[in-house]
Amino acid sequence: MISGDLFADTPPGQSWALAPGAWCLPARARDHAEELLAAVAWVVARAPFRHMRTPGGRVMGVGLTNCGALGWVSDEGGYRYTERDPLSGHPWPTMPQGFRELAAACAAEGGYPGFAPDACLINCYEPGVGLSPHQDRDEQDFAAPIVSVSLGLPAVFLFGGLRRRDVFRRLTLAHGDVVVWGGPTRLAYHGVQPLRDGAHAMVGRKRINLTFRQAG
Ligand code: MD3
Ligand code: FE
Repeated sequence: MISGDLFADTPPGQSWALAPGAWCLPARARDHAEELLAAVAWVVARAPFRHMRTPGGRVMGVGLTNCGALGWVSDEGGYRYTERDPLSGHPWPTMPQGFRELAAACAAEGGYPGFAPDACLINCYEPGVGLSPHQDRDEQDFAAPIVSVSLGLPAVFLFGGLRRRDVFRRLTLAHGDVVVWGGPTRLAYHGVQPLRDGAHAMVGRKRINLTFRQAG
């Protein structure tokens, strides 16, 4: 069930309301991309991308890692936030200062001042890989928004309503786009269509998505 077709083609510096409490900041992170990607490489050198197992026994197509005080993990036991990377037993890499500052600035622009993320999930998509519709409800306080930053290949993002069966809208998220998901939209179902093949000049044959959360 997919209706409508939205494209984040507003000029930089403008934001538009995507849904109640949710704001699209097109190309907001574009000028920070080199710095963000260098910081992603720094994190990945300490906590590599891995394919986590779902509680149902499947292996996720998306490669995932984290930085910050808390990191999201999934395994046979379920989904949860942990203070340590289960692969290394060490705390997750510190959240780079530039990450925190960008996320807080974008949240404030979306009407959520004082956003202090303690977790940043980093997702890596390759062509053919998507993410099936789900809700993000492993965080303590749903009053805090989630800020997402897209880098690399574009993806068709799907977002629905509070019930799985609600209609899904589609939105293409391109390199540098930021979305602030708060208010009633914080608990909306959402997913990502399998990535189309392509190559991004700066990032290559992949899409990297940063999602900033106040998890604890
Ligand atoms: C809407 N990631 O990590 S980011 C996830 O592109 C996740 O990697 C997607 O869904 C990605 O959980 C989507 C955009 C996003 C993130 C969280 C949301 C949209 C959201 C929470 C509520 C509503
Ligand atoms: Fe999600």
